[in-house]
Amino acid sequence: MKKALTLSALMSLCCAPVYGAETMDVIIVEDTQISEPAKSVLILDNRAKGPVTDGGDLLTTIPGISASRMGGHGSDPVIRGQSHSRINILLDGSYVHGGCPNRMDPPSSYGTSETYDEVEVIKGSQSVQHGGGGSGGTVLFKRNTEALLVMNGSRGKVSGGYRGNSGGVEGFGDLAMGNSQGFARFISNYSTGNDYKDGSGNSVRSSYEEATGNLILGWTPSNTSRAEISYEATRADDVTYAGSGMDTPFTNHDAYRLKIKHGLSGGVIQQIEGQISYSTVDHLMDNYSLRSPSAAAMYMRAPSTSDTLSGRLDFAAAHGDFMSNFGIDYQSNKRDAIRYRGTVGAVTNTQSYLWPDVTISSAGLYGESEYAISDEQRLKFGLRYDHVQISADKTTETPDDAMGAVAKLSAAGLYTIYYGDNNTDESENNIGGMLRFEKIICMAAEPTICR
Ligand SMILES: [Cu+2]
Repeated sequence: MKKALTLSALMSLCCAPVYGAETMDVIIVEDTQISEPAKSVLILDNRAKGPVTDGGDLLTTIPGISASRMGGHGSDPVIRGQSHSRINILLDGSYVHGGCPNRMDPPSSYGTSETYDEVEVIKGSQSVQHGGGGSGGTVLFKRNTEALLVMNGSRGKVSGGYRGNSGGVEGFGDLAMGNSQGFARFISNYSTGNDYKDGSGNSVRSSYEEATGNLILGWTPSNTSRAEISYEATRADDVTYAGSGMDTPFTNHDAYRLKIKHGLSGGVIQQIEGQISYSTVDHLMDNYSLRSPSAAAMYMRAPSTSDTLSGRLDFAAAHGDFMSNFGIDYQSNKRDAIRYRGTVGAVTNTQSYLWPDVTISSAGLYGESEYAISDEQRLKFGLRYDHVQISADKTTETPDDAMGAVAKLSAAGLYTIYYGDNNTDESENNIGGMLRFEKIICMAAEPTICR
């Protein structure tokens, strides 16, 4: 539906230097046009670099994206210097907030890349459709099963790879069957890696093992309408980190999704799309299952959970030269984490409430429009409103460990020291927006080649 206006750069280089009596042939260097400025779309089938299981690692293959890491798994992406919650990451349309207070499992670590069909990266504030904030950008891991609508049969895909560096082994399978009325698709991935040796021959903690499986059932009564339900499970075990004082014996992630899309014709509203998702993360990190603690009395563990409910209802409209999207979205993340200390077999003293049963909810209303001024110029503008509600429940409970956080203070006590007040409930009303003008700069001899 969108008119693809492009900031294109197609350059030709012609040179014919003369050395003595000899003349060199003309050399023409061409590049492909960029579809949209500051937007990258990675089609996983088109990659020819072997499997990359970790979604954060995959993102670093896109120019302009870097990542920080603590071990061999769970790279945390950075776009234009911004990271963490300043990047909106949606996995098959849903929000998944990691279970580790120490960022061992950023959302992109659940973007097991080979189980997705496409990754779209929108750098910076170019859209208000995918949640509030996101000043660093938006990353959309997408699963598209459109091809099955016309396939009327089955298809299968398997792949595997080995990396000499840390002995990484990765493999995945993607099996689908369907007809014009519906489909079933199962995608699975397994990966493992060992510690690697640095230049001095020292072993660096970076081992991991992860398995994931996805079952998607779809109903496709027409080319423009569909309903999809899916279940996804990810199990990461024995993940070690050179950059942390703890390792992860296990992280369990489960996600449930319901997606509905319905196309309309003849009116301004052309498509209605809705989704509701629920994800749970159960995470444990400690300093004794996969390494030796520094002292007999310093055995520590920190179990945590992070459950996220998210949903959206989007309307796509076309009116004259305007293409618009408007709708509502919602997400609520409930997280809880406690750190315990003790001796071997008795790590039971509450040392700190890392996440004191915190709930962060956000309900948003947005509208975004794109106006084609001409074939070469486009105006894009959007506005959104978010109501954010934050509460914490375990803020008055105090640690009972002799080495507890700051004189055994409760979370509310720590808030007073570090934030200047002990409010445990907050609400915000946020307004966000963007105005963007784009123009093709075509350097080709024939301008139509840029369109
Ligand atoms: Cu952790």
